[in-house]
Amino acid sequence: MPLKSDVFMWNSKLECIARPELEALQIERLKRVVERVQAHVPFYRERLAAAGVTPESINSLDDLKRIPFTRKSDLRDNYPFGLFAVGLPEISRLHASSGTRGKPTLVGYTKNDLDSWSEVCARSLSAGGVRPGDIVHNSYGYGLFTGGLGVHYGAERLGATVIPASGGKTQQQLMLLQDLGARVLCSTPSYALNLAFAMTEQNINRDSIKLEIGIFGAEPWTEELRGQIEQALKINALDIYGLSEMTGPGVSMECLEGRDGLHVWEDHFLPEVIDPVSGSPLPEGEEGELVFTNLTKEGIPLLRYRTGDLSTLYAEPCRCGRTMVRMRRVRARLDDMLIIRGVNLYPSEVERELLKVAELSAHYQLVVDREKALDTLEVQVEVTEQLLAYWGRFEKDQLELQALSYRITSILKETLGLTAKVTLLPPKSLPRSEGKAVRVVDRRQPRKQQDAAQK
Ligand code: DLL
Repeated sequence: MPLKSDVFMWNSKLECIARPELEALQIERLKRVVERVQAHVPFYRERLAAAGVTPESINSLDDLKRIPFTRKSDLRDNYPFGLFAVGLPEISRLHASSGTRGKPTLVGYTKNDLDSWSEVCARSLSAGGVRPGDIVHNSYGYGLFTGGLGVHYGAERLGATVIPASGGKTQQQLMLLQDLGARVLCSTPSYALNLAFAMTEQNINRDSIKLEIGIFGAEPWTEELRGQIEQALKINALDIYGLSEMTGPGVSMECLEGRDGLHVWEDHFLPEVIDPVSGSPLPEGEEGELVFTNLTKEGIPLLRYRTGDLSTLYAEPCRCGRTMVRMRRVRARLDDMLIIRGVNLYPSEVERELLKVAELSAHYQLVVDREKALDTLEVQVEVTEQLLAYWGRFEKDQLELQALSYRITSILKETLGLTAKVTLLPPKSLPRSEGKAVRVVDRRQPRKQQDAAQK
């Protein structure tokens, strides 16, 4: 166990704050944030009045439970500025979440919000082992997405040198990694895998890059995928979590010492886990939907925001000495749940099983379709380069291919109770991610729309 004094922390006073002191700070901040939205956001003024909540009535963290939830639809219904608690002149920057349907979820930051965001990102990066003076290659997309600029300012605050590579142009990114000697790579896990794959393809010697740490997040990923990335890039891969509605990256971060769950920066984001169906708060250690309350945000403070992410909170002390509660790696997004012939399924569960098969790479996609009113699932997955090299040609041995696909079909049936068609593909067949990977292709929706149009 490392000594607490040996662990580098960006803000050890807050990261190791005594729990009673933290709780007092949280209650005080919760009162202030309720006061602010009550005064400036009509939506909350009505909601809080209906629930009988006033700043004065908040005396313990238990009182949080009297506040109604905020949902993504509330942000959409109040698009663009309806939930802002300050006027636009005080907003320094706007970002939007990467929703695929309809209007984006817009968020705004005051100068103080940008400052707090840099602070939590600096904390996160340093928990992951980034140090002042490090070169940080940032492949999170720059733009409305919060990943690029969030990590960028956090790294600068920490005193690192940032390379704002953004997503895409993989060839150029590999050149920069070789020429500029970054120690840290920040990207989605799927893009890190993409970079690793491109390195092998181009025969780039691992010793020609200096990467030691990867700060990966923005999409669900499994422990198995972490193993693959660490092996391929020979780095320490750590998990960073966040969402635009709370701030962006930097809501929580796994520490290098523990590598087991992500510390939630609870002085800024008050976490809860609830039963996604009943909405009842769940006790520590039980998995449910993560809910966060902004404690310091000025631009658009959200109360009890339902993230749709499945995780577990646990307060066991960590090896690193930080006292902030940990959340388990997000297992899945509730929105991503597929129901295939009565079986509930998350893409990450399939990922976990696929990555246990040595012949398969981590490049996969789930294609959902409908045949005669029944939902079907096809698991498309690439075989590894090594297997291809061994076989010589992909189509060479149909029998071997068939045997492998039968094996995977029965693994999925046994472990997940899933009946799926498994299609093996040669390497490089599936589209590569430049940001968040698209794991599910749902072909049912256009059909439904077509059907409706024909009626
Ligand atoms: O993805 C912020 C971010 C950027 C986090 C870079 C980490 C690194 P949004 O685009 O608003 O913000 O998407 C938020 O992404 O509710 C989760 O479903 C998912 N997500 C984010 N981080 C993780 C993670 C950014 N480490 C949504 N593991 C969230 C699993 C994650 N899912």
